[in-house]
Amino acid sequence: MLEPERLAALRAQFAQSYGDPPPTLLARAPGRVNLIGEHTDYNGLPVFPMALQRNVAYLVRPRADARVRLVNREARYGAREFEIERAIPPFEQGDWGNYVKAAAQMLATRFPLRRGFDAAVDGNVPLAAGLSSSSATLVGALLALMRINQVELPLPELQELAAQAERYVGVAGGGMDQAISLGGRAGHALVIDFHPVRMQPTPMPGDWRFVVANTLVMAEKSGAAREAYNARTRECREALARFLAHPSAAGLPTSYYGLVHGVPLEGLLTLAGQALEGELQKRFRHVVSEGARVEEARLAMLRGDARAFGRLMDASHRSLREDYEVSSSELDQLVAIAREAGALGARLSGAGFGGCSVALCLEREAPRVVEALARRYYAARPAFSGEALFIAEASDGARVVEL
Ligand code: NG1
Repeated sequence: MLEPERLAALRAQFAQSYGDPPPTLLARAPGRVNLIGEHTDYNGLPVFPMALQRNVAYLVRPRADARVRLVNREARYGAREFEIERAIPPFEQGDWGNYVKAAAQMLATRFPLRRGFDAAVDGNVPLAAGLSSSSATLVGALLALMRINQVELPLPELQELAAQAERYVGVAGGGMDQAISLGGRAGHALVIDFHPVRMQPTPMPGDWRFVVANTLVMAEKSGAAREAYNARTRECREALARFLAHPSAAGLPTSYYGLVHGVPLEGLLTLAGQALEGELQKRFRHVVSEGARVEEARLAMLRGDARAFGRLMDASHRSLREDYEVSSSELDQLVAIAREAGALGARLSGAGFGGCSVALCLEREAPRVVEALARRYYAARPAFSGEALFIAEASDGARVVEL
């Protein structure tokens, strides 16, 4: 369940930090790459991610009291400690310990949480890269605390709760990252709808490869990109309100979900042209067209039609760049390199403003795409560590096991 060397290193760190007795639980939660359906989740529209082979792992020894102690294998994340209580004050903004506090706070609000833990933590999800390392950190802590305190919840409820928990760090996010980290399935990508969470696992055709490439530009959601992200969520709400207030929208469904499912896209875009202008028109256009693309993409994957899936990814990227304005020159460059090297489609993945791109290619083209990205993007960037460019493997969701 964890690579043997990683587990051994984590055990050694645990022993060094806390001594005996040894840890008894291992919780691990994967990051994710979103294939299509970007900036849709907080608008009540579906997403289409897969859980990654990269994860955050907690080696845990339950405590008899309500204290939580954390050490991280990554030196820049210092040791943290806190007490589980009714209102848990956050560490400084951007502190990694806040994702653990977020999990504890959410559970403590709903359940009598008597026991904390001592844990050694290790992650190999690239940070601030749009691959959801933050949600993986939160979900791992959540599962460990639930197991120790004997809290059990049905999966959809847990997915909803984990999404709410992350608001503790001040991001008005959707529920995609937590839902896929908890619900991922090996060999599948999942269409996920929200309120309530519903999942449609879709088998990944055997010869499809998704190549993930990190711009190496950090999109720190707890920091600089946070304002831009939260601004988009406000703009989407305002665009919908103004759209619905316009006379030509009279009698139409009143949510993005209702509009995408109840009105043909062409008609919706024409109406948006009448009812909205400027930025709000562009944001609205992205949200409804992206919502419609997710269902088309699901059908394309079911048919094994990689070309159609690739075209949808290209359209998604254009829309994110031009209408949603969350791309960057580095993301555009990675997308262009992948396409020129034979990928069938490519786009930014995650919130944007830096982070990663994802490209679809057939197995036989994958080495060429990877080689082109390494040569044309990373050769000039010394920060490249081999970690930045990889082929995604659709993996299982978070688990906690007794050792
Ligand atoms: P990133 O920044 O890629 O982890 C964020 C949100 C998602 C979703 C995407 C955009 C959080 C935790 N994550 O993901 O819910 O809205 O942006 O599609 O808020």
